[in-house]
Amino acid sequence: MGLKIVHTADIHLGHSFEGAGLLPEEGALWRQEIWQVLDQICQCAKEEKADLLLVCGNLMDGELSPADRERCRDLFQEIAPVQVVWILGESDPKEDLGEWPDNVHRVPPGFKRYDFPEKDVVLWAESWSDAVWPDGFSQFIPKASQGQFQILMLHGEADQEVSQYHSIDMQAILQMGIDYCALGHRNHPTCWGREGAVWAAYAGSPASVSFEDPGDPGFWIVELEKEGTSCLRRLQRRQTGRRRFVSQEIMLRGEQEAETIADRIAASFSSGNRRRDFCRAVLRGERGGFLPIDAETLRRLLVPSRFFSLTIVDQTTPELSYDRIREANPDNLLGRYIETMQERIRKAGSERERELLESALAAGVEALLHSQEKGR
Ligand SMILES: [Mn+2]
Repeated sequence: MGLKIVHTADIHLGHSFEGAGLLPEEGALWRQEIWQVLDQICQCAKEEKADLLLVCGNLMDGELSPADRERCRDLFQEIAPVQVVWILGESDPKEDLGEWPDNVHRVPPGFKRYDFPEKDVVLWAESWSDAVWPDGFSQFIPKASQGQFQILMLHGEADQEVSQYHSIDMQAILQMGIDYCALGHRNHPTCWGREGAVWAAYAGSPASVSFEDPGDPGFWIVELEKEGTSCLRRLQRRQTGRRRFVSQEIMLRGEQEAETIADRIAASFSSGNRRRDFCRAVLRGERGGFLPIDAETLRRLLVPSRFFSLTIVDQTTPELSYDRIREANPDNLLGRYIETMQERIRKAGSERERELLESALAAGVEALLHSQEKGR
């Protein structure tokens, strides 16, 4: 007999997006759309006639409103008889204010065993109580039992000796003899074991919430099949292809006009990204002017005409141009130094003399630019 699992994690219902680089209204929109992502996962579990829907932590970001808790409960209730088990990650509320139907199992902080005898499943699950746990799952070794599926659910950082996010020793898990370890915490999916024999996996987030860690939005459909002591495990990736967080670096080479820079930005993203995704343009290299780029003016040139959403980060430095620096410094030593040296270079009597003067100009400007007073 087989076992079918839909494995997800890190959905972050109610995430605030403050400081994520999105406008407040963009954050509000994505917060609403993430509910549709959860709906998609639930519908998949129903259509696939999955036995279990495992949510491996960070289902929520802090306490939800009563209306949102109800919405979550309804989504899970509708897919019965699929059994939903969710463990708590660092961002889930530790207090349970929800009323959950029979097919939903919210694992309270700590380590807990669930039995689903009609499905031959023993499920071990651990919920966060604190970032550091004095005794966790590693205290426990399930007894090898033929014919029963041994499943483990954890939220934390695998194979990192020092982590503030609950270190998980994968070697210890391998020796426990569990059939599948469903992990949450990393935004990017990761698997342990070769194809057909994957014994542990991070689900990855089905809905990214950050430019820093966009991941690969989706979830797993896991099929286990047992024959005696051996267990076949197949993983299939389902993408949740709504919006993504896409960041591009754009190297400027002295561009100055806002329209020109806007065109460079637009050309750096595919039309699909521009139409649908949260885009971030990180401008690097050299800009034409000394003044910083006006990101808001630039953004208005591109949103909403060419982008659905765009965040601009200016990390450019002014293009080093002797003429521009001289013009910007007419009354100090820096400007007068450039003027004098340019005059002498023009009048240089030999190639050798000109080279010497040019390197003196470069060294002098470099020193003066980095001095506080610019030789005033
Ligand atoms: Mn986490």
